[in-house]
Amino acid sequence: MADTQSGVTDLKVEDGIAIVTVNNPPVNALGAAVRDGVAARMREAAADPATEAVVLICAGRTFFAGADITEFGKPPKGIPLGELVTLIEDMPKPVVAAIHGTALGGGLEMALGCHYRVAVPSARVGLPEVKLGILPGAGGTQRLPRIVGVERALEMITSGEHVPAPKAKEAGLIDELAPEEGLRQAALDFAKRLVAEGKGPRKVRDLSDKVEAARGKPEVFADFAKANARRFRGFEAPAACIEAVKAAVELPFEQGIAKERDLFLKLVAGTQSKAQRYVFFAEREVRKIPDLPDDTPTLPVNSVGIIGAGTMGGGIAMNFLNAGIPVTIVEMKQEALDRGLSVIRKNYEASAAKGRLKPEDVEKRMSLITGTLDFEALSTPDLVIEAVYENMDIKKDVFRRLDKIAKPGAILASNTSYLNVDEIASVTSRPESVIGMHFFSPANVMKLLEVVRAEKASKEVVATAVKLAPKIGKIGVLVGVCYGFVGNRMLAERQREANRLVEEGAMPWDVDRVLYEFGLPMGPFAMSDLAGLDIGWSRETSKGETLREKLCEMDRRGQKTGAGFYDYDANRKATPSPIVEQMVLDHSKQKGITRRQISDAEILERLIYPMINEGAKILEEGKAIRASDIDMVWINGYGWPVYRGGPMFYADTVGLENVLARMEQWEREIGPEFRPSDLLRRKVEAGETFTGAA
Ligand code: HSC
Repeated sequence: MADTQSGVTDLKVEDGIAIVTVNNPPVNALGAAVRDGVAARMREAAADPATEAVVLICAGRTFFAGADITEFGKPPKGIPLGELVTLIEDMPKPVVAAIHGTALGGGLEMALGCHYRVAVPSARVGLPEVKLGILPGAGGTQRLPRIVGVERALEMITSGEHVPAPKAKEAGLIDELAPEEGLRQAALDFAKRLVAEGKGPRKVRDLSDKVEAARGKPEVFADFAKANARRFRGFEAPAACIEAVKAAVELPFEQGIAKERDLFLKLVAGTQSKAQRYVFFAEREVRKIPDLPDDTPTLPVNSVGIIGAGTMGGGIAMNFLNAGIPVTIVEMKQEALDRGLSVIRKNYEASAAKGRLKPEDVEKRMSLITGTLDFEALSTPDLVIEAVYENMDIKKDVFRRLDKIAKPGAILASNTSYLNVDEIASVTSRPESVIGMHFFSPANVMKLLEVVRAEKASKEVVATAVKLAPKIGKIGVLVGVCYGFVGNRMLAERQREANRLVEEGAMPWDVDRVLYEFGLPMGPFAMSDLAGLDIGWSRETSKGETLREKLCEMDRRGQKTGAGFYDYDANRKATPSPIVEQMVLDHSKQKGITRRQISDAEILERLIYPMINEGAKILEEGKAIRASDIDMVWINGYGWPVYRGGPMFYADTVGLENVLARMEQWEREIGPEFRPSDLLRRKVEAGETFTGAA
């Protein structure tokens, strides 16, 4: 048989082994051209009498990373993926998958259609479809349990985890590990050995011992769902994944496949999956800055200085230590420095105790941090981040001192959450080096980093900060200077309305419950209790006007005092407080407000539509590059449920005309703070959406 090449696939025969190579950069997604190409090459190999076995391998950086997500929702083209997997499985000659990089989703399903799997140790395999709001739709839910067993399959399919090849080998998913640089040869040798030993195709669909163990035991699935209820809360896909795996146990293979397809088609057409696919692309889009092409020069960041060893400074430091970047942390008093360093150590030790970190890594990371009281130590780092008290005069003072000490070209960043970074930059002799890097608390956990583009910051400085974000495990969103930037500016709208709803008739726990049921981890009042109601409050200056001030005066300062908006038991479990209920009623009376019944739907709209309107103003003013960047802020900084795609995507799903109508109504009935943004109006008039994805 002649070697053939067509588009993205290529077939070569060596020593009686057909090598089918796929080359579809960047990640060998299984688009129609790839599927048709592989099908054609497999048929050729099947028909060629000189070919005794087949190796399926990918060129470039990875094995198939999955189905081509951009094809979902479009008219079908080419051979369906499920059919292709079956075609491979039904090949009359053994087929060996040769895996490097990542075999994910449809990619792993292809490998499961192959009769044997060889992988390099650095490869990772998984079925991450659940993260896109779907389930594996090309046989993955039926074949994986037949190889790794029901419990492992449930875990892999509902978590979407990427399993390293050596672990996958232990689970029986990989037959042989190949040398890192010799995959092609190892797969070829493996195939030759199969031929020599007379081993033919081995179909995963025919394996049954591992699924039989769970047959007639519905409690396996019910218990799994129950044990993971918190993790799955609000998501539709995990339950469908469990149902599909159950079908693998209880139904014949073909019927299981049909069940999987039905579940897949339902999920892929739903809003949750649309939202989750939108988020997948939004996370990648956020790195693209129109006036900063990918080749914009960046500055080296091989050492970092941090001013302030408080909760924020310590959390920020951990991000860099985790990435292997040495940190010098500066404090004013020895006691504060010691406390800060010991909190960092305790955090690492807690991770090690939970098995998330090796004990030797605790020491490795701690060895990268130097604590000092000497401000002069900031003369060497490439990047210095100020994380001191949120006060303009203090920040300016710090930047004036920093300007005198930091080396030329060092990036000077403020971790301010609200303040004007241009004003901070103006006190230095080098505003081109000054930006904002706004981390979110707890800074070692929350994925969001708002990179605040100060007016005079140089392109190199901005590009460096944006590129640094993923290196320290963050999603960096470029935002403009304005009060509260993107996240806190929108949050202020929600907070104002939460307080007002409580005055008008809702109870704090009604507001919190509505947001929790919407999918957020907690509402604003539970959040305030957690953070402490007395942040920024003092008895001397308290006017006793707001509910928060009244609570602080009563020493109900949140969870730490056992009481705040809620009462807390010894395990910090919250219950609505009758004292607060009475306070709320009195408060409304004092303000001359006649309380009314407020529906959950109204609470939700009043909390969220003003945020959306503010998001539109942010876009209009150019303080965020695109609507999806705003959504990235809310998902990664505030726990907005990913299956609702962020506030701007959510606005598209409810219909911008509905948001506009409500804002107009409230502007008339309540006040000018609800005035709809011009962008929202224009979008409605033009029949457009914010994201184009809902
Ligand atoms: C799936 O497989 C469904 C199947 O079970 C069934 C389907 C059959 C249904 C029939 C039913 C009847 N598609 O991330 P990077 C792009 S669902 C399209 O920056 P890295 C990406 O947008 C899929 N595009 O690279 C980016 O584009 P840009 C399951 C994809 O090295 C570029 O490639 N698989 C794509 O950091 C580079 O990506 C997954 O969910 C895709 N599948 O990470 C895996 N994957 O440059 C998704 C990537 O223009 N992919 N792109 O911005 C990943 O997790 C990561 O991309 C990798 C590489 C870890 C592969």
